[in-house]
Amino acid sequence: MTTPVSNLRINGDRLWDSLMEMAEIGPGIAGGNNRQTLTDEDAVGRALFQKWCEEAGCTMGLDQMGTMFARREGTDPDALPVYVGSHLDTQPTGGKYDGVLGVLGGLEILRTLNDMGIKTKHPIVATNWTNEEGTRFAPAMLASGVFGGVHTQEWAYAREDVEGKKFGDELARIGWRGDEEVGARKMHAFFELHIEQGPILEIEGKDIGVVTHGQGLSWTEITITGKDSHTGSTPMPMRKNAGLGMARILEAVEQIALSHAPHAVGAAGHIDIYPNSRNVIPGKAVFTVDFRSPDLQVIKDMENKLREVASAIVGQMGLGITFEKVGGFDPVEFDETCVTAVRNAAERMGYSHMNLISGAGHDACWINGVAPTAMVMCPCVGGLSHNEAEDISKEWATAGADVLMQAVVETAEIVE
Ligand code: HGY
Ligand code: MN
Ligand code: MN
Repeated sequence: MTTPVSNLRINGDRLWDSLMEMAEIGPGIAGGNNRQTLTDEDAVGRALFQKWCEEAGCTMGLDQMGTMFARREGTDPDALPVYVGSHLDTQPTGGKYDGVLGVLGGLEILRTLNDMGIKTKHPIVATNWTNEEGTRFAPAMLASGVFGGVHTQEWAYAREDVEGKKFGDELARIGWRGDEEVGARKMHAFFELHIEQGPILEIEGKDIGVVTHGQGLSWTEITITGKDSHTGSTPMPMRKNAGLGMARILEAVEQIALSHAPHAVGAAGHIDIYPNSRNVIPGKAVFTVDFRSPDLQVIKDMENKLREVASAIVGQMGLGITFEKVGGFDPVEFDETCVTAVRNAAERMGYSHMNLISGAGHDACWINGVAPTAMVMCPCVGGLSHNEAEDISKEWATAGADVLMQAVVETAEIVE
């Protein structure tokens, strides 16, 4: 396998300009982005990505989950392609780089290879996975999960947002439902560049995270039922306060995660209270508990403890409770050959690097089940993400994309 020359570098200014242009689509209210999946803003971002890919001479494939595959031909059309990508959808108060850096970093590789007239044996495919965030339609990494055989397409199409709109209907509405069977594509390898979304690389002063593992995730949606009643005239002992029950359970979530310190984490980011009126005791609370750990047994222990403690809390308060597992995946170990290609690339190019376990979930976590997969991470300021103030430097973006390109091109095999 020919090792790419270390002076093969991307055009950092062009990558940065593309990031800033994409960031203008679906702007947030505080400098970040609100380009949620299958919204009109998502459709505009997709069209811009398609325009750029076609300008780079790629042919665009589209599967039945709306995932986009921009293919740059190799010298051997029968060779399995090397895929590289991430996601363009954002959180409602998302940053400009989460996911987007990985999609546009993949495009930048194709642009650079075109500039330098470099050919590879294997085709290279820049990819935009639909609905990685799972914020509008749970769970996260939905399209890559269907591609990886974890979810059925029928189940995915039936997922509903808070307004009761279905995933399949919204995908058709924005005009981005393709004909390709999901998962029919076979990959030689998959690489994903992503911001760390945590503080470790910045604190350690490293340019590159060589991601060896991804921690596992568990999402349990809990519904507590009490009784709506007047906040003024209902005597305290008679109240069936679902909001209070939720509050006591959320405190228990914190303690359950801390009991597995230092690696386990837990919180609830999605919380709905009904009827959410100032002078009504809430009769219903719906919230999703997000537990994560690199250790699968710890995740299972936290899930079991949650059900035990939450059931005891609502039992004492005379409230009802239901639990629904709405998302989850086991901890993953990425492919050693691909991880080594990332590490050697960082070394070859003189970028400081360290091994890292990904705290966030990524499409690579599901694709790792069907193809050799690895991730490249770059730092982000203060480790902040899923916040409109998410920030990275152009240098960090460039280093990440440089390493990504070296690993991708080495795996796709340069043809002299
Ligand atoms: O939830 C996650 O870890 C990812 O950011 N969707
Ligand atoms: Mn992401
Ligand atoms: Mn995210």
